[in-house]
Amino acid sequence: MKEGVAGKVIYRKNYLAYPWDIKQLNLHIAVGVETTTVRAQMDFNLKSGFDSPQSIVLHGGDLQLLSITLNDRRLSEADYVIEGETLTIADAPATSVLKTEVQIHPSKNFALEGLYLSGEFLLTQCEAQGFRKITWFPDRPDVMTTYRVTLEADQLAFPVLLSNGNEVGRGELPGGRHWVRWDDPFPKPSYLFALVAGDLALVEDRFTTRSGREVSLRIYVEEENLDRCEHAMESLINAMRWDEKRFNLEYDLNIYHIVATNDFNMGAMENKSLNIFNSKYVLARPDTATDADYQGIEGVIGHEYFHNWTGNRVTCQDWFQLTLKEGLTVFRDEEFSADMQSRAVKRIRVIRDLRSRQYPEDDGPMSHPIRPDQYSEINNFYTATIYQKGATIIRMYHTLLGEDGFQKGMKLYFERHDGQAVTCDDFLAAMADANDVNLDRFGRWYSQSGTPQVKVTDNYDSETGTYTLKLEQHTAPTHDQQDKHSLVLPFALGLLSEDGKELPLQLETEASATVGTRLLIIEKAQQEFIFINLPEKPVPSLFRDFSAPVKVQYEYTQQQLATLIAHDSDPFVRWDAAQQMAQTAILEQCANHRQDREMSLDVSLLRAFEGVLSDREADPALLAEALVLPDEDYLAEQMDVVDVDGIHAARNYIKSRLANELQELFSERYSDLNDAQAYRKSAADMARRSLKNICLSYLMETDVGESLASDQLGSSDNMTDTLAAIRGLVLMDSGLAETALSDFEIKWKDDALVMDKWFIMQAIKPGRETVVLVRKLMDHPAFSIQNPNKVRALIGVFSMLNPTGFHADNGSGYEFHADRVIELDALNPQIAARMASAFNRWKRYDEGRKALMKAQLQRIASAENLSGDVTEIISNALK
Ligand code: 7ML
Ligand code: ZN
Repeated sequence: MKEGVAGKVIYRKNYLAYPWDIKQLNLHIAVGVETTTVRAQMDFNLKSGFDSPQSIVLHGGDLQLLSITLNDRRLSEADYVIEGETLTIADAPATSVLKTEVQIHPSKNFALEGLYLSGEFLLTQCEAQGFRKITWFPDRPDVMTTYRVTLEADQLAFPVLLSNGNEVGRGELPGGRHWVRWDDPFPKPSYLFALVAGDLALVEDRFTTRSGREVSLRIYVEEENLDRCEHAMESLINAMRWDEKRFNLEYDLNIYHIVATNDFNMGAMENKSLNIFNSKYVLARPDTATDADYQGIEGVIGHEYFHNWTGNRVTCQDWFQLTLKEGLTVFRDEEFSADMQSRAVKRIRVIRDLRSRQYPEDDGPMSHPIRPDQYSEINNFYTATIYQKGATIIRMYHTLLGEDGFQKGMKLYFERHDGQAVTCDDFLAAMADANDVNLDRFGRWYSQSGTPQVKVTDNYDSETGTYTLKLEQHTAPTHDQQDKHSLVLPFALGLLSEDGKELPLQLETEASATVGTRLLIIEKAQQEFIFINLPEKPVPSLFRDFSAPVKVQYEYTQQQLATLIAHDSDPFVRWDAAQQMAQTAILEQCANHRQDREMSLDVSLLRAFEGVLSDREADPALLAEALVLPDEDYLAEQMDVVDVDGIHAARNYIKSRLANELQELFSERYSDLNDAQAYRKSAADMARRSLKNICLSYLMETDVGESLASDQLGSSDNMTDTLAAIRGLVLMDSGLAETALSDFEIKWKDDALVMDKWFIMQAIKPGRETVVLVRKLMDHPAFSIQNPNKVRALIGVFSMLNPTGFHADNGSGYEFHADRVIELDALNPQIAARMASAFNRWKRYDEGRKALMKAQLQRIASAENLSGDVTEIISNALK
């Protein structure tokens, strides 16, 4: 049966080593849009420890096999068995040379996996299992070999022919054709193979590594995008320098190529020395990209570059170990961004993202540990859990071991495993051994899914000055796993006086006190800490810097939250306290709304926001984060039965009341920041723009909003300010919105990335009418159902970021979306599966919506020829 087809489950425990070493893979690829011919030669040697004879197992998908020879003997169909995606040659000699020739058809490949067409050029995406759509090969990450690749093509159509490693030869051929040969000296798994062929322009720079290696840096783009590469190049150079400084890791080849494409299923791909990027994460100019885009580019360029060590030099034994490279590399890119921008702001954004995307995932039908035990379609496991939660677990090692201890562990990890395909256990062992500590209990984080709840209770005895803090951890059963254990939780704690001073921390067992954050370790289900010599009842500042990925329950009074918001030394705790206060206020009004009672604004929240707005000391970007109200989906997660309309109404009510009560402060801050300075890219300028534009979004709730937005739009010299203004007008339903959108469309209609923003602004508009607009926009010339960025911008944003649109109680959003999932599945199963997960939380809604969503899930499930990708998502959701 075909791997990944519905029902076929692959288990981690069934891992078997591959019996063969492959000394070298020689590829000759005659590149063509309609037909590409691939000749492969592999030298197989039986590994020691395996008894001869063994069979050779290869993977292939959608390949037209022209010929296959073993030790120069042509094999007939009787000599091998093709079953689903595997080809087996029984009883092969211990030394075997295998040659194959296949044809593939890139222009018919809409799945964007394997070799496919983007605009006028051809490119590949092989992670996780795309290489098998190019040639027969053991397409598993523990089979590593060196690649020699000769590319041949028409010289006019494909002047640029790229693959991994160094260029070692080129020449001309009769008939206007030419060839280029590439040699990659580092053994690599097939998922890191890449080729690019086409007429691309390039921007070039250089980097000299610390040890003096000269690296040529090249970014290849379509000609018209040459003026949008500067930021990506600067980010790459910063990433290279940073990795030397912080991780002592240098680049290992003399070339580093990045290719940008508009047609990509994911963000980017770390193919050895030939990274391929979604153009969204390369191309930027101040008038086309927002500050968030600039930061996204820096982060993703960093991420792919950092993979060169964490992923490429040391790779994964099997796909169950995906978090080994991804969690670690996300941790590294987070740290890079934190060092380049504001650490506190980066941290808050990461935590917000984890809570609003990963927590629901872990509580839903696709719940899985960061190292899953089973999957049916690996592409469905490139998840927030593997990546974001995986990164928080790497961060906990860092918290427990400190920067020095962590770096010692990394050093040992590379000493032991450079050039190998390894497991999460190997990583843990390196960290443990390098620091001479036992991390076995900590290792449970790899195998347990779900988000632990930590209930905190406390008691202050004013007579003795004793403060008792009790923590109880509990992880509820998840969809995939009934029994849960307690986990090791780094618990960073501070205690504040009511007026916000840091109190000395002295456990009853200690002789003296310390000041500042204390790192405690929780291992048991229940644990108690007794602090002495406290002059007053402290305000606990819990899990500072989000020291463990848990849900904390502590009954703060409004007064205590106000103290934390105003005074805590930890920016995460300050921000979180503000979020909690806002969340409570909104959910209370939501209850009022549901019971037809009048809504009201909580005074503590008003005072807290007043305090934030009046703060002239703090980083403006941090203040901006504090002013962003919890989003509707995050609020929905806090309710037993989601009240879609109540949340929307209550959140708007609170926002509008805050805006009007504090209008003067918002206006003042806005005009201070709106100082007519020309655009600059610096972190400080981005921070100012973020606070300015959050102020504008509040002011849109007042009678000055429309004219401010209109002025800002008129004078803007950058995409951040332009979008903030138009979005403001669109959301308030201003009469100016239509012109603003159509002017924007006229100006940018031929610009794919900017038009994504135009689609997003419309797809995000609240209310049940939006589905009609979205449907209409699918006919817009700039939209294409074949292009993942377009699908995400219009359909993904509507179904995942527009709750009142998607969850319209007449079911119109659901029906529209299910149609799209079915339509997409025939073209691009990976994207279809991502879209299908919009229904994952269906059981948390009221009976009416539940029934409507279930009906759509069943409709999708019964569609003909449904892919394994979508089948896995839908059948889990229906379970
Ligand atoms: C995460 C990636 C993939 C899937 C990129 C594809 C990648 C696999 C690839 C963080 C930053 C940028 C991209 C991604 C991401 C989902 C997310 N190996 O490098 O992990
Ligand atoms: Zn990655």
